[in-house]
Amino acid sequence: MRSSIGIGTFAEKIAMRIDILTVVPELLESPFNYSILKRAKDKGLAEIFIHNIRDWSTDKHKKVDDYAFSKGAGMVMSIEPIDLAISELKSQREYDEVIFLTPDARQFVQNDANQLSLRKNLILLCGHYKGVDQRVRDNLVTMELSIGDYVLTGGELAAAIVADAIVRLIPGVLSDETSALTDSFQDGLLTPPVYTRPAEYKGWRVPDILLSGNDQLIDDWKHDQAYERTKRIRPDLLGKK
Ligand code: 6GU
Repeated sequence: MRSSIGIGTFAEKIAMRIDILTVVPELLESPFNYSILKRAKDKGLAEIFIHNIRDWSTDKHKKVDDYAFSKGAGMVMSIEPIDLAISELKSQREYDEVIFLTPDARQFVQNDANQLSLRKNLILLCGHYKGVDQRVRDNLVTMELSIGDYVLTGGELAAAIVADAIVRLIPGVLSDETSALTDSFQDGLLTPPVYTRPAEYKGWRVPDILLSGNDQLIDDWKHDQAYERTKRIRPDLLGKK
């Protein structure tokens, strides 16, 4: 919601809230206590809460998984603690999405990050073991995401990646707001190469054009470089637009 107060009009700072449900909360502590995510928290732009699903286990051994009904399928995350956790969170506020991180889902892309950065409250549910009881996916989850075609031991690192990609897009999180707009993928191209001083190091020179001071030529060069890089490394991206 926007509000205007006094003479100037400004966007009210309303933090995004992300609740992460996991059986290994320790895995998620460091990603959110450093770098951009830390800054977002310190500036009050994002709140990230990490919850241990075990806290909602009603079992005396705090069990959160059980044998699959199909033999040899391994351990499966049980529905009850997950349902209790999500219900408790939902009783406190409305959530825009309950996202399940799992390798058997469609791949998370920049456009998902763009869309999700506009939401207010998100739950990220991290998969573990041989997956989660399908009834969780059918009845409690609203979106499923994978981060790529490889298998991780759990969804925690994937959740950290998805949260990072989303939170850095919240206005005010990056010091130079335009820098998110010039990311790779936002215009369908990889970013062009960048250089800093010295202009020559061990005989390796910065391209002359960057030292020319001609902004138009430099912009054209950057676009050509971005296009060439994309064609060489990720030709699949060029077919999409
Ligand atoms: Cl979201 N989870 C796991 N366990 N492995 C993955 C993944 C997610 N995305 C790619 N591999």
